[in-house]
Amino acid sequence: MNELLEMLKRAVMLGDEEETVRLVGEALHTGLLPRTVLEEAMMPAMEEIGERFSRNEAFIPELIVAAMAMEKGMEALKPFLAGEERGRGLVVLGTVHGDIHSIGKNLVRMCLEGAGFQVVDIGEDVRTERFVEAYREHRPDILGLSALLSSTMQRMPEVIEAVRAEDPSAVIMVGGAPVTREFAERIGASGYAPNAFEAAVKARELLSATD
Ligand code: B1M
Repeated sequence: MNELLEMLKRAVMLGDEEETVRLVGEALHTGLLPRTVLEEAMMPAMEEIGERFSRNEAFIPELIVAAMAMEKGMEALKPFLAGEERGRGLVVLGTVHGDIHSIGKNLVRMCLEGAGFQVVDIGEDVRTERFVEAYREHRPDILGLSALLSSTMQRMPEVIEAVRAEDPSAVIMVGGAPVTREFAERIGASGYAPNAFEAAVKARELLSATD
């Protein structure tokens, strides 16, 4: 791996916010693409800290500081992910009830915004009724659901059912580490994406399918 990316990965894992932001800037300055910076340094940092957590070699405080550094690094990257095009459509996005993981959802939001979508982010730990309310209020082109726990992904069918009771043609996209394409199909989601970049591609596809 490029030495700069290796240093950035380490900075995120150590939760060093200042160094993370500095290295993101330096990486972009050397001509690395934002996607490369994310996929080859920042996301692997979160994966590795997660693996260490699974092996009891890292604990919640370390996960929290790494997550905070990750968020700062993402903020620094955000202007570089922005595209020119606007007005593609409206997405309401949230992490399902019982789940406070925000990073993946925030990255999906940034990529959707970069692809020209307007995004209403209703946050984390969102109750099913709140998804329905937000759907009613905004009438989005797409509703996006994120889940990071194998327990909370089980909330997704309930949200889909409740929102489709409001609007049977609601377009609903799901994603998050434990979510698979098979699961998405089984629960009747309109679309699935394995990562934030693919989420933007999928959102475009879903909109052109409903044109
Ligand atoms: Co948690 N956590 N965590 N955690 N955490 C995981 C998810 C875990 C895999 C770690 C592990 O054991 N190896 C594990 C889940 C196991 C499981 O259920 N399968 C786990 C656990 C167990 C827990 C707790 C239960 C720990 C505890 O308290 N004992 C607890 C649960 C809290 C809760 O939600 N109720 C918990 C808490 C936390 C922190 C608060 C400490 C922190 C979150 C901080 C925050 O988000 N602000 C945290 C973190 C940081 C992680 C790991 C290390 C990193 C998650 C992350 O940010 N990844 C994670 C390990 C891992 O993922 N390998 C872990 C980077 C991010 C860019 O990727 O979120 O996958 P991801 O998002 C991707 C894709 O999934 C996709 O695109 C994103 C970007 O490319 N995507 C979508 C996501 N949403 C999408 C929506 C779409 C489309 C694509 O369409 C709408």
